[in-house]
Amino acid sequence: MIKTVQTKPYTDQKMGTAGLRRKSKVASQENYVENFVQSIFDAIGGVEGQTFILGGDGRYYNKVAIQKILKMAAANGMKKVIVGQNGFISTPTSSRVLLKNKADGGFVLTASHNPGGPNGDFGIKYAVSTGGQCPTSLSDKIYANTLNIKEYKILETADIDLSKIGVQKLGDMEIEVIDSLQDYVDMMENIFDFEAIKRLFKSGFTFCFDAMNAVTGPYAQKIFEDILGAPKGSVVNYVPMEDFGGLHPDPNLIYAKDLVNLMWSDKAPDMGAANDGDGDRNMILGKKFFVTPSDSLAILTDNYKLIPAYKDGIYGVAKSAATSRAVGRVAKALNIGYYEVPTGWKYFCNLMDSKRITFCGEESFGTGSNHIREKDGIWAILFWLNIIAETGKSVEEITREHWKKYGRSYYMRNDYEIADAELANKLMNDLEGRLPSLEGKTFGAFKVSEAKPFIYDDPVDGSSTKNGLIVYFEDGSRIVYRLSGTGSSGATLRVYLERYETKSFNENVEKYLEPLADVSRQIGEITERTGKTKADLLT
Ligand code: VG1
Ligand code: CO
Repeated sequence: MIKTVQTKPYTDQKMGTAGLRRKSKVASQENYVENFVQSIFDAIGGVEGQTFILGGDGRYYNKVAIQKILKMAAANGMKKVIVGQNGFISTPTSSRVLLKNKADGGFVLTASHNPGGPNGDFGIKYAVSTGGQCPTSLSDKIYANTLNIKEYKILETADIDLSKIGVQKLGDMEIEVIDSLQDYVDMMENIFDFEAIKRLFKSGFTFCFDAMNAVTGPYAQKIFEDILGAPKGSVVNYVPMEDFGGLHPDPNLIYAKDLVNLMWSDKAPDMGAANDGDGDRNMILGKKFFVTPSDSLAILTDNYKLIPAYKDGIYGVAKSAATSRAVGRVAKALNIGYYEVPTGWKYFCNLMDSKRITFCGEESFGTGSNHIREKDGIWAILFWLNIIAETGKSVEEITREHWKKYGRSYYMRNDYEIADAELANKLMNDLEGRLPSLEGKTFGAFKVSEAKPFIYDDPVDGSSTKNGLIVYFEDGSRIVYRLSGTGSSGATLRVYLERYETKSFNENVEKYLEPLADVSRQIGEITERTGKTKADLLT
């Protein structure tokens, strides 16, 4: 029976950089998910006759939310929902399944790299028929709906069993439970040279993939161990858990600690890699060696010819403004299009759809291509394996050769956790006001050449977005300031530091960037306003 439930609005359902992300305790309040989902359905003029993709990264509250969404979809007249078996689907796979089935939309229930569990975070990423997350114009409309919602529709029925592959009915709606893994494997096999990677593992190449107790464990076991022949045990932390086993499933040097320790030990395999909660981020490590995501994007782009799917040519490449300019130098050398967009994968989608770019990436451990409309962790790792298989060179050799050829962007992100969001907003607003007065001023060894907000005019839909503030220096260094849009409480001020060097490479990146970090605190009045003399997290 379809029930219309009266509800009261929540005022905090505005989507951030990647969907809606809140504390599990907030998201599990009465009607919280229902309000948000009905607001989406209403914003797109109803979902009658439509097909959606649904799944999540397995975190706490996934199971409950999936049942709610299925029952709401049926009550709102949806024709069909394609669900990952047991409710699991990674973000990249969801995009793939959406595109392949020409579906109208999709939900991935995840807070991505944020911790999970009753005390962690829950979230919903909402994608549209292009396979990418909904554009800002639509999320604004959805937010307006959440502020005015009065009722939602839901089917009153028992929970649905999502363990068996196949088709079932919920009222008039069809639910198809799929093995999303196979879909993903097929796609990867069509991009990369699996035979070459098999030979690499056969020759004794060793590898460790840390799934961080999140959604990519089963994907990684199947692809790396079962198909490509990496030794059993190469994939670790492969059982998805509701709280990620207490891990913070963010693949960086701080949170992927066990993997980092292994890679810096005498037992280090030839390559190490990790993904985040929902499988769209990646970290690449060699023996005692870390590849920054910005360098990784540049290196993949420079080596596109080694990959079967790209060997005939690529369109262009894009990066978020905060990402280092390493890939810009490659784009110039290859004479391909080059774009800088705001932070958030949705900004790449128009560029991919209009065939302006093939590759794109962000400094936050995200890389991807136009095979889907999300970043893709396993794709990036397979790309690296394919390059290694073709060149016979190690992760470190490949990276050092890149620096030799193009010079090196020393790069680091400094995150300041600021409990008082008001204070953080004021810091940014005041800094923006001071930008014009900075030009020509000298801070230590750094002279400001230009200081301005980053404004992106989308060449496809004509929309304009302001995201972050950039200070350029005469020696080619840069500082980018912006506030995070994925947190679930307080504010995070992200300060991105970049220095460029063509020779005599300095190995201690943190030390080398320290003077610029000092300048960033001075220019932003960070210490003065927050009392912090050092960032809370360096990645
Ligand atoms: C962060 C990253 C951004 C990324 C976003 C979603 O956003 O900086 O590059 O696109 O997370 O990543 P913010 O606004 O907190 O800086 V994921 O793995 O959620 O989809
Ligand atoms: Co993610």
